[in-house]
Amino acid sequence: MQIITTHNNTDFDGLASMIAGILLYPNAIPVLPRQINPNVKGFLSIHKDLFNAQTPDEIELDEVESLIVVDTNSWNRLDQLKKLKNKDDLEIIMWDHHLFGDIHPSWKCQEEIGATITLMIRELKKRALALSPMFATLFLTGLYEDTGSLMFPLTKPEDAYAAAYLMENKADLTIVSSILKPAYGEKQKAVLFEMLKSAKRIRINGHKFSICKIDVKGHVYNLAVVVNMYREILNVDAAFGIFTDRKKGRNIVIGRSIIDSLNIGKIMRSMGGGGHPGAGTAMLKSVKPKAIEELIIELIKGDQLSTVQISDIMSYPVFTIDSSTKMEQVTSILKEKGCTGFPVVEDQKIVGIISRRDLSKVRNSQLKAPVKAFMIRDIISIEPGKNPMDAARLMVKHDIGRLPVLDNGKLIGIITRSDTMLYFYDLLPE
Ligand SMILES: [Mn+2]
Repeated sequence: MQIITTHNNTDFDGLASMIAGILLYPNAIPVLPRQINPNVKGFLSIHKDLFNAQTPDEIELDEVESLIVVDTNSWNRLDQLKKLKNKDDLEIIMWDHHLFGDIHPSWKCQEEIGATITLMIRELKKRALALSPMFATLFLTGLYEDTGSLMFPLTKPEDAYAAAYLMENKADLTIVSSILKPAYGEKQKAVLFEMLKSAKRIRINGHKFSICKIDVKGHVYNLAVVVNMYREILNVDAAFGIFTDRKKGRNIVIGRSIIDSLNIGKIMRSMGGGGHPGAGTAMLKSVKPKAIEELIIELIKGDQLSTVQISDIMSYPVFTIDSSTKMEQVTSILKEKGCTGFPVVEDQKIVGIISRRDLSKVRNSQLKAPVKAFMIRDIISIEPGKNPMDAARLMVKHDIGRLPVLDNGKLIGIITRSDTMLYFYDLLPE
């Protein structure tokens, strides 16, 4: 079985690329993520006969031999199909215009270009496949949405040629603009006005930019459009919006840039998000908006790469205990040192981690047993060159409070939750 899918929160480029994919791979079963953008949902509700899509839970994953992904290259952005990641002999075909991701395809067409649909139109054109006016209209909608009607900086000449080809195939511009118009409505207007109230310009390294922090309630769609308008009105090289939903404890960060030297994608990747040089987003939970603002400024100062490395903030030398140490001794060492845990070593090699949390499992009769019977053997570690964000993400993901720092397998330090990351992350104490 061959399936074709695209990213969660499907936009028009994703949907258009999926439909183009069905024309290119007629045997592929379309799998539509359950979360799709509201304007795409609106479009699909009036074009029900467009295609017969399945939802991810309807697919028998064991039977999938070939996976076609369009408009994304990250497993995380696929709905429920992550399990395919470890499947042997799975053929993966990828069409995408994002350059960074963790899906490793058997075949790909991946280029930095305005929209994925442009790449697919190249192939449709080559094969001289007929396009109905409805398909041409949908494809142009995807192309215009991702390129801001050919005005976003990442737009390439080929995007404009692809738009021309779609017009030749009777894409309806009136329909395209009516579909894309609701992007800026009353809610968006209110957000933009709120942003403008506290707007201020900053200048660093010759870049003119603005960062705006505001509170939002619930999900406001198309904030990217709002950030772009904000940037235009302020007449700055780049603008960032930090939108905080206090009830949900999360921040959506959206950036837009019109200059090559200020790479939004790089900044967003440093914060765990993603994007292109011109546009990107990140979602940060349990972080103070002020800390995010400071981080963005740091990233711009540091040429958009997190300058602080794990090796700068880790503790060393590391206190370790031998794997044969008896539990009673471990308990008293932990108390004496006031630590919450230690790496356990054998012949100077790290073999496990013991933490205060593990002590609760030890019964009095087991106090003479060696620590190796109780330690955690699954060691999640980090390299010294990684940044505090990477460490924080690992700790949150694995629910652990410390990470041994390994340089080529050698234990050189330890980093704990309470270290400098508190500066970035307002994590709960252990
Ligand atoms: Mn796209």
